[in-house]
Amino acid sequence: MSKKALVTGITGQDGSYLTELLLSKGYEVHGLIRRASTFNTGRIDHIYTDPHMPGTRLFLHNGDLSDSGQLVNLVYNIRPDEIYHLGAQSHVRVSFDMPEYTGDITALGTTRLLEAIRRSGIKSRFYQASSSEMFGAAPPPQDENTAFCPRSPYAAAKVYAYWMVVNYREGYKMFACNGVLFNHESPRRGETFVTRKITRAIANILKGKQRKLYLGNINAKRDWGFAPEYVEMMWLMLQQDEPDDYAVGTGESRSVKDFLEKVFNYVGIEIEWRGEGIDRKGIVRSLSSALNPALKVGDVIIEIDPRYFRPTEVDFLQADISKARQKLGWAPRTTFDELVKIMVDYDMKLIGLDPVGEGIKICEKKGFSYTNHDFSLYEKIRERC
Ligand code: NAP
Ligand code: G4F
Repeated sequence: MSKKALVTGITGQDGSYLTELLLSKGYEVHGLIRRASTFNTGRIDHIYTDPHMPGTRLFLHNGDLSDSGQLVNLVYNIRPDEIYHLGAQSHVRVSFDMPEYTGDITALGTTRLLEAIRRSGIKSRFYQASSSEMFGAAPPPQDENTAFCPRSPYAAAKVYAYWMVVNYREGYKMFACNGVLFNHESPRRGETFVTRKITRAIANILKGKQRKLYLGNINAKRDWGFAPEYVEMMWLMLQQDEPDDYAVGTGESRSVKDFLEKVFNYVGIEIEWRGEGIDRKGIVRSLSSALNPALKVGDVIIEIDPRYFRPTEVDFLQADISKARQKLGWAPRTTFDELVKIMVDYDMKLIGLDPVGEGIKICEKKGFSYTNHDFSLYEKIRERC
């Protein structure tokens, strides 16, 4: 009998990679998708097959984290061995605009799912997508023992969900784990998170479709890793003898400005910075490749727009992953430089440019055997362009 998994957030970045991983391990995977008037399954279309086909192991179910009735129904009827709870309003900046909604989905959505397990009496193992954002203002490096100091409605919602998981583990003896994951990115990253916003922008600029990139706080530092590796950790946590919480990151931290410079350097553009604060500008200092005939030395291509500032910011996240290394034998395999190259290559490909190519080679070499890096969503977007 193959194991069954229920995945919330299956249409998101992590949900799509995790589903590929679970299918490669022989699981039957059930995903919760929410109703939308447009297709929102682009990240999993390449692995979806008609449920009438013999051998189908991926099934999608309508539902929403705000609807506890359907959550109980799904848990009771599917009887999953493992539940990966990745669904959330996951954008920090948006959570300041929609604090109540973020609390409802990101915080209470977790409680609804935990209650669905408890009330149905099903012995599912539970993974909670906790976040390094919960550390907030706590100084780096952060690990499992660092006190939370949330700096956004999103982070506060995740802290609530974190403690509900701990309480259900202790109170009801549930096998429930918190994976406290630091930022992880990929070509499937949502387009409004800063890394993807930058790699999409460089592709657009090279294509001549965008002239400038507007950003917020470029001094913020994050511990950025490669998403396909992080979903392996989610699975690993649920295979242990005892449930526990783990911090997962690379142990290295870079600023948004570092990320920007690496991206531009990769395509042969050197940036010079002038001005301070909101007057800071990124100017083309030199161009060492013929990739973009439209750009010239002296062009202002990066500006600061205060619209992207957050009322309260998280300045510095950097993981201490000693526990994950020792207890799970896990270590990140993709460096910051490699991550940049992978993301730029795929965004160049998406927009119809010949990628520089190093990133695609790195992906192939790293051998994430469960994914073929078929980023079908982007092929679809391209068709629409
Ligand atoms: P993502 O790409 O934004 O995906 C979020 C998923 O949640 C999507 O499938 C989305 O559905 C779904 N969702 C949103 N609202 C929902 C609702 N009301 N009901 C049901 N589903 C809903 O996020 P991600 O980057 O894959 O991250 C996965 C999880 O890990 C999230 O919980 C996030 O907060 C957490 N996390 C992420 C990181 C990171 O760096 N990526 C780090 C730490 C923790 P639609 O596709 O329909 O929008
Ligand atoms: O890419 P971001 O929006 O990610 P953020 O806020 O760190 O949150 C992500 O990682 C968390 C884990 O720590 C997850 F829990 C969460 O779900 C999400 O996946 O912003 C990164 C940094 C911030 O400091 C932000 O202020 O980049 C800064 N930034 C500067 N300009 C920008 C921009 N962020 C965005 N999204 N857009 C900008 O224009």
